[in-house]
Amino acid sequence: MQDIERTTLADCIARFIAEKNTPAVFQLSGGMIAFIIDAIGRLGKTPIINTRHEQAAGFAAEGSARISRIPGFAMGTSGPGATNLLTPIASSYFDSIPVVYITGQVNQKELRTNINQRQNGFQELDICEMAKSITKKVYSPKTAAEVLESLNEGWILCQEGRQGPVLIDIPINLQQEFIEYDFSSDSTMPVKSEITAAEISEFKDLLNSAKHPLLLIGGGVRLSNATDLLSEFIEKTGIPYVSTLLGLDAISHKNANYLGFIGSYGNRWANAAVSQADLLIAIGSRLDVRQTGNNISKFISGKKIIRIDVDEHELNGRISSDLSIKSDASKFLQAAIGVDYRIDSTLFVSRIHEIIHENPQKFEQPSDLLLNPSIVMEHLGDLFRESLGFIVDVGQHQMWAAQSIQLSEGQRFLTSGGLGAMGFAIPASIGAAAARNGRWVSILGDGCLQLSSAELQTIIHYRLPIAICVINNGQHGMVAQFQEENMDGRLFGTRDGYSNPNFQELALAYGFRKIARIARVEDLMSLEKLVIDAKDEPIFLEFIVDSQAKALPKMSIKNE
Ligand SMILES: Cc1ncc(C[n+]2csc(CCOP(=O)(O)OP(=O)(O)O)c2C)c(N)n1
Ligand SMILES: [Mg+2]
Repeated sequence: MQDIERTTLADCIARFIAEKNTPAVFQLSGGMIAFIIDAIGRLGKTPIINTRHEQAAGFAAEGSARISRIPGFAMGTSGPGATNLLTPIASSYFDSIPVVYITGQVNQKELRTNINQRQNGFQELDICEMAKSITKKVYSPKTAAEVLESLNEGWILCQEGRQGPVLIDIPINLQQEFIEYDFSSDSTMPVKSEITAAEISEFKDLLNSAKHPLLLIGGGVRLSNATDLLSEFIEKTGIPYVSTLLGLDAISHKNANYLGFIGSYGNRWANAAVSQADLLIAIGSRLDVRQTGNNISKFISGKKIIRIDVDEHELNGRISSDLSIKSDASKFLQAAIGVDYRIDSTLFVSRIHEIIHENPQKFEQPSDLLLNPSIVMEHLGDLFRESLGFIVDVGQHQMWAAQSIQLSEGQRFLTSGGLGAMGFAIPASIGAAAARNGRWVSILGDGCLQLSSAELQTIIHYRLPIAICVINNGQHGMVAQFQEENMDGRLFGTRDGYSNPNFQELALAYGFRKIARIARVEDLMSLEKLVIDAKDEPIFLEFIVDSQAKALPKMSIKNE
């Protein structure tokens, strides 16, 4: 049935977004985007969440997309609004998150006509040119009809194959044009490729010839909604498994066959499991340098490798494999579950568990710390065991969290993987909270808080049930650690010339009422009551950690 209406383009866009059921539109206002925001507001179907910085709007849209599995929408005005979106655009590109970014552009009459002219209109800026290399596609439509085509195509493209962001830049004069639009036309998703019988038979042969197979779980498992299939596959085959940073929340942590978090800051035992395995099956992981270290020959030594990735460019990347299957994790696991295979890995697993018992994560820190960050993370995992998940920023605290939080079944763990962008956690928690109501826990360093503290107001404004947990070591710890190792202890910019405000007073000023500052391990117990009393209120917790605490173990970065 046709449903043709004549409205302004801005109204069409609002209606298009409403029909997609995205949890919210995240934005910071400006003249060139105001007609679109106004149309969304008047239609009243999609909540508008106003952030204090466009970067936060983008990270929030990424958080929303990760949790709702519906592409996020982030918007900003032309010029500085658009450039402020570049960091989250890159973040969603590297971590393969479907987000539709919409920027307003100046009136077409004001656009420069000569590429050598720097600027013609006020806040005119060629954002498409800048975002080309960090998007699946950029659109600079020239007519209202082209805007709608871009929306339809971009909506599909951001979800198709390896997911990622698209950007649509819309001149203000087009936004106000009247246009006829058929709202009944639906955008259907293309069918994904099938796995061949030959690939599955090779997969089976490699499994049968291995003594110590190990699954390496990457972010692609969550992205293709394959977590249930993966649990079934693990249950059925008995193959032990490890995880990358982005794969942490795709698997059960409460299973003896879970052998930890791998990589340059991974658990010692998880990296030992990788090194002792004779078959590594990497599902939805691009095996980047943070996972393998830069000594590739050491990483692949003594083992066969099977890679499953939706992106063929990754399959032919820096790590070669014995079998490459171009598929998303879900399609692959559907086929792999049919393979008749079971292994008893008890001996292999118990050897790895010995390492855990002899050298647990907390032993990596000096024994005289008043507050051991690994114990803080274990405690946060326990304190917030009922929460929907943890959203973690970038730095030493990120690695401490990945190493030591034991996730409950189904709990989420979001972080900025490929881009590693400080300032991610608070805005991404805002997006997660818009997508799913319930307690979210945001873990960040003192440095990261100072990149995103304005968004504390967004949390308070919408009364979002977010618990902020600041790991305050009074420094940019991750970089200070790097300087200590490589620059004879000179600490320019990380400790020297760096300072923090009083975070308790800051939180109070923003209107947080459930606040605590913990400096000693014995005080951790007092938090249980605070968290229960808080119910769904925002919480602000600060943990004082000595600057001597390090992100360890650390894989060598030296080329051999
Ligand atoms: C936007 C951005 N700028 C700089 C960096 C480089 N960097 C990585 S970790 C880090 C320090 C983070 O400090 P803090 O939040 O206090 O975390 P800590 O390492 O102390 O736990 C810096 C500066 C980055 N990743 N992102
Ligand atoms: Mg710090």
